[in-house]
Amino acid sequence: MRTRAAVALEAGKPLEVMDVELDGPRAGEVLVEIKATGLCHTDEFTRSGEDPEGIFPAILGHEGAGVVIEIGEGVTSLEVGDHVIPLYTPECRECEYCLNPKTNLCQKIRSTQGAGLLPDGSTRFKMLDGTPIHHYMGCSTFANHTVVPEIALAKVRKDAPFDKICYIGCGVTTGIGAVINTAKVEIGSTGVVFGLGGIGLNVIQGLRLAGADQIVGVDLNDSKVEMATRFGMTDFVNPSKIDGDLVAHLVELTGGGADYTFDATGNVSVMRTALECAHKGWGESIIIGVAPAGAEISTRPFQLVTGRSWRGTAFGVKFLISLGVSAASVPLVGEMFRISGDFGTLLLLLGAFAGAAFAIALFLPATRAISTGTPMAQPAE
Ligand code: AHE
Ligand code: ZN
Repeated sequence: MRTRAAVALEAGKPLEVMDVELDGPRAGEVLVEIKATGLCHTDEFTRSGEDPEGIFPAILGHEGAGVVIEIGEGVTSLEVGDHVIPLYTPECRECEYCLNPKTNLCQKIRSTQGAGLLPDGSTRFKMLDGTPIHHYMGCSTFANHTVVPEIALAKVRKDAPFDKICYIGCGVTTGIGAVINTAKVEIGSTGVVFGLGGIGLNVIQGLRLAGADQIVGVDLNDSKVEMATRFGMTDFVNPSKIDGDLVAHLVELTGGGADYTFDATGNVSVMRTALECAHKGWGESIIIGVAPAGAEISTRPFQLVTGRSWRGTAFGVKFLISLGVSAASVPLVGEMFRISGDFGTLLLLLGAFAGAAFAIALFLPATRAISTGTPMAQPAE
């Protein structure tokens, strides 16, 4: 079929909107009409040429939502008309990673996905002159239509607004999942969040959901304060306005260091600050941001010897499909992206992934959900 897409032709060049050819879904694949897409900084990271895995030409975008238009041979969990969210971390439920409750990083199609291809090693997109176009993170949501493996689609309820739920494809799951599933933040904790973009805001609302008492946001841009406060931030620090050492300032502000700190900047110097302002003896620092190619983190080992932990997280959740995000949580998540609040239901649903989801996912049939739509792929707010 002919469709329209914003194509990354070369590293560092602007995307070009053009008509492209898209082949129909093969076995185990699904054709999706994208109704809305978010823009994550990782898309820009790849477009800029910084991503060591970047391949061109490609159709970027991995934060989308849309409607199933056609299913390939053997697809059983989805049908035409279903509303779906593409997942850049799929859920095959049979690989070594899916079978281990300690990780959410399904590896079933990671190698072909990293090579910009569908699992059979080919691409469905091409230019009108026949030049192949690569897929991106298995999603390619910067197109009006895309082909996605069945195991990388979560069905959602049909009344969920596309322009809100698209964020579940990365920002919401990554931010809230980092808090609830990776850090497992307890009620009454203190948290410090570095970087108040899409991920940082979702870390903040995750901390709020988890019942953290003090939620400190750190950003160089004062204009982030209003939105971050709506999401649950209790204190704001602009490092450019701090005299002296930022770590010392944050340690004092949090009464000895934070129980949990989160990097949502991708800056390795910030990552070090985040680790070092975690509380001696038990503080945990979670890296979420994507660092520049070749960048390395460093700290004095003494920081770890004295009881701090340094960890990382991607995508934040496991078995989104099987839990049927659809059932109740999707509209809430979308709503929450706009207005922070105490949505216990969301906490319950997202928080259940770590343990119960594992058993549910393995032993119950997947419950995928989907819908209708608005026009074409539109940048979400
Ligand atoms: N491709 C890059 C790394 C980019 C990266 O870290 N991607 C994260 C998700 S960022 C979402 O906005 C990721 O997917 N990590 C898990 C995985 O399996 O890739 C590189 O350095 O090669
Ligand atoms: Zn992303």
